[in-house]
Amino acid sequence: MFDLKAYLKAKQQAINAALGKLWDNSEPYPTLLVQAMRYSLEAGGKRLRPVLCIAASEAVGGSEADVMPAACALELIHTYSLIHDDLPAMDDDDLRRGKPTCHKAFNETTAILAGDALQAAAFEVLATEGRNKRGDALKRLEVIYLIARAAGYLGMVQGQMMDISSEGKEITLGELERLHRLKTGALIEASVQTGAILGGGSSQEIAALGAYGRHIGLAFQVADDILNVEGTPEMLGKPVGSDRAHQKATCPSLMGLEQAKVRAGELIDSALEELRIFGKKGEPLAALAQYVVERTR
Ligand code: GRG
Repeated sequence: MFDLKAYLKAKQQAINAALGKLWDNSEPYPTLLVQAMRYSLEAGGKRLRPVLCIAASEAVGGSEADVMPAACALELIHTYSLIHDDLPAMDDDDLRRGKPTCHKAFNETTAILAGDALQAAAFEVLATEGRNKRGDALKRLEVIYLIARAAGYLGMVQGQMMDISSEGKEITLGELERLHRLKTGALIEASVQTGAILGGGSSQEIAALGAYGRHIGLAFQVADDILNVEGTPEMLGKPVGSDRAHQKATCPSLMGLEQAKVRAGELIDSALEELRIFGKKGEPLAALAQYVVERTR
């Protein structure tokens, strides 16, 4: 049976090592800014997006090395989004992963700038790798386009805007799903697509993995909503029930807890369906899909 725990541990270690090397050239500026960037980056995230990127590359016959810089770039963008999400102007959270949020550990200005710099660094990493491997230039350009789109006004930032604008308002399940697909799903989908493209997948494989990414991206947010109701502060590293406190519509609030669990299960089944063409090479992605909904943090 596939050992997801060992797989996750090995990939997380490799990703952490690669992320650590990104700062080798920051020597001329050993500033508070880089400290704040690293503080949040090294705060104990699960590295789900880079792991998905690597697993997608491996599913199409590519390697970990092929996609490691892009995998790091995805984590840089994710970390920036968490820093900004925690700011007083947004969710105003004091804790993330059981540690003070970036603006609490440093200050608000530094946290805003650390988030900005992490996002720019992500595209720097993606473009640098493209310059070093010119043969891959078109694929890398495609990936830069996909990630920029998923992160910005047509993806995550738009989803965040919708999320904040809908606080305290009644929204439909369809509107909630659209918001979730953008806020959380878009970057997860782009992570899987990035791995598939840079790993050398065929168009059929890239399309199948894109659909897999779309399903698990939404399932991830449904699971997050469920955790926000059922999780404990120890599991989440921060107080629970923040969605209710912010009067946020969630899957459990709109469809009930049990139905939300059914929905998460359906999404995972649809994701697994997309993996059929990969046979054994799709095992890590299949296990990761289950993990997305069964995780406790
Ligand atoms: C501020 C532009 C901007 C966007 C923020 C993704 C996001 C949009 C906000 C995060 C808020 C949140 C808690 C969303 C729920 C889903 C989510 C992204 C959880 C955190 O991701 P994990 O669980 O985090 O992968 P770790 O810490 O493991 O990396």
